[in-house]
Amino acid sequence: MSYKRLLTIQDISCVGQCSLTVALPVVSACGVECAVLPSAVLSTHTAGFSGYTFRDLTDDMPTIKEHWAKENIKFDAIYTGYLGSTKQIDYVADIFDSVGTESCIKVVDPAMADNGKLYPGFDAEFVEAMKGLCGKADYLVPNITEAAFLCDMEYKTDYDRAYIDELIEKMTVLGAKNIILTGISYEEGKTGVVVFEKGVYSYYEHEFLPNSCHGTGDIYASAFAGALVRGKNAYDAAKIAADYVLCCIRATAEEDNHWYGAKFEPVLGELIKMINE
Ligand code: PXL
Repeated sequence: MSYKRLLTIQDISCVGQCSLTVALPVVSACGVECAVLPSAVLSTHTAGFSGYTFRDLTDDMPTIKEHWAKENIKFDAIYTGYLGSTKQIDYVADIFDSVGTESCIKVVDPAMADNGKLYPGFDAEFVEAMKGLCGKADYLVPNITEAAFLCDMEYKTDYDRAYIDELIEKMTVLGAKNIILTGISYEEGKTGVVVFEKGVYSYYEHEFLPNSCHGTGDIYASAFAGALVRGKNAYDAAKIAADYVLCCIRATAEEDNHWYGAKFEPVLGELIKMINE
């Protein structure tokens, strides 16, 4: 296998098992070098903690990029997650163009919303800017809430295949080439991932585990990006990421009070096995 280098751009939540503290170990476990560009440093994530600190690193982004360009540092893949401001989104678009290799794979996780709501601090202007970044994605990895915001459609918990098809269609109109839509359930007790790859729709259905954990979107996107860079097709990468997230949720359920994230660390071995199968 040729050794690949991926750049991930998202925040560091110092405590909270999300964003960079997930992406770095998970992408590394996939056997892919993981470089980082932190978009912000927060003392914790914003979902459930109060009074967190937030240091915006927007102004560092162009100078970091210029240094890399000068050193001729290029990335085989760029994977973006939680971004702190609309200005950062513009910088990321520029980073896509200037430090990616010719065949650079761009994976965008529009991490901005869940359960029908935007995360604290995000607004309609941010959603508009995120639509532009999604249009540059080779692989777009939204949950259903993010997809509804990106498509200006109603968020639904009860839906049919026609609703999902409309979301997919609208995201392709934005410009996203391939779409991996997570958390799609057509049957009680089951959930799954819709994969729209090279114009072909497929669906990986699996068991629904009721103890949802914060941070699983980041675990999912990181495992997906890592698997993709290791040469899996989108469906296989989406399946590996889903199976790994299930392992993480099961591991987390073993303890009652682990509320702020998913215990992904003890089951990294499972991910490594799946990647190397
Ligand atoms: O998991 C997404 C995420 C990433 N980073 C920060 C967050 C969240 C979700 O709440 O608050 C800072």
